[in-house]
Amino acid sequence: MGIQIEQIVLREIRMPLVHFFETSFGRTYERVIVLVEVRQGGVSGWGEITCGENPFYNEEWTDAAWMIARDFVAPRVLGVALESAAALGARSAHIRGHRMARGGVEAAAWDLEARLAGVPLWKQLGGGARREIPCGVSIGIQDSVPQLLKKIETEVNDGYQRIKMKIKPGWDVEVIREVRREFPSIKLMADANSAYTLADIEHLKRLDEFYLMMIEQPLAHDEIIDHVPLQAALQTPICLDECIRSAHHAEQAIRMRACGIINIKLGRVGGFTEAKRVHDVCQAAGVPVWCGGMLEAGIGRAHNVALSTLPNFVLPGDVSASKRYWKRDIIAPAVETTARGTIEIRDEAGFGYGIDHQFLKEVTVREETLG
Ligand code: OSB
Ligand code: MG
Repeated sequence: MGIQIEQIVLREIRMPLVHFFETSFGRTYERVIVLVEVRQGGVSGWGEITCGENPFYNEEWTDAAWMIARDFVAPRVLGVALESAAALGARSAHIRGHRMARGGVEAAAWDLEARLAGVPLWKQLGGGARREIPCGVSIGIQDSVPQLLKKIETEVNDGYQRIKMKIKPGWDVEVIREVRREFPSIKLMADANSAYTLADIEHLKRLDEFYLMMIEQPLAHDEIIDHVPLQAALQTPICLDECIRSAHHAEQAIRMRACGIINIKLGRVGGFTEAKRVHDVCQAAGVPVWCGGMLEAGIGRAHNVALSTLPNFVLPGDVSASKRYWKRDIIAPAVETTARGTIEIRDEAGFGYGIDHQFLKEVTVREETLG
């Protein structure tokens, strides 16, 4: 079944986080997010552009994403008869980078297609390998070690299956030692968000003694090659995040043995079609994947749940309950986890949750209708 988008509505929303989130590149207190609604014949599909407020995780940020979506993606997809949502990404493939902005529109088109067909998004994607997805949490850099230990305890008691902690120079080996002393048997991993260089090999080797599940993105965001000698020197598997923007990058990283695991983020790779390709490349190579997060509001969160039902998403992802981030989410019900540390998939058409239109209106600071 084809799609032909008649209208695109862009909305910018502002929502304070329940607790600040700190990575090696900075602290976030409030999220500013661009939502994409695509309309056809009275049916709406929804997408979320997952970039940050600053161009620090990658080159994208909220304001640029708005302009890319409005000025360069929308004109290329509005009114165009497409064979399927999977064909939409190619319409804006001439744009260099800005995959999150492109991916927000692409994801909305997939949601629209699923709703027009009356099927859940996970089914439309070819997922459904599991009825509940295994969940982990990502815990930012804290002001003190006791504060970190307390956070970990809360999440473990909530049932989450693995803990990811952010690290950076000065907040790594000794902090992880404390965590391991307190929690010797939890599934633990560390995410450096590109905070190290090859000059740190000897330092990073000290992390091997903590039997981490993996070390995520230790070296530069755009540097697959340097991860090769680092992976050869480490017993702990490297997981690449920032470096993998396409299935081609995944192929290269795997072929070179730069990593043993890949984190797939829907936005970072430009939407569901490319995310599925990355998944397939990894599956064929026997490389497990998990779904990364970008502090998403409910729509992006629900999309991550759908994506995580593809068969090779065998490791717990960074897809967790809405309430860890939001006092109130823009979807109803909010995303919730079970006592087993899982999220159950839903059978409603599209991404499976309703939009809380009343609250969406309250948090919207700008809106523009195109077409
Ligand atoms: O590297 O995975 C990352 C948040 C913002 C930017 C980058 C990352 C993260 C997270 C949060 O780790 C994951 C989540 O949404 O819970
Ligand atoms: Mg990461």
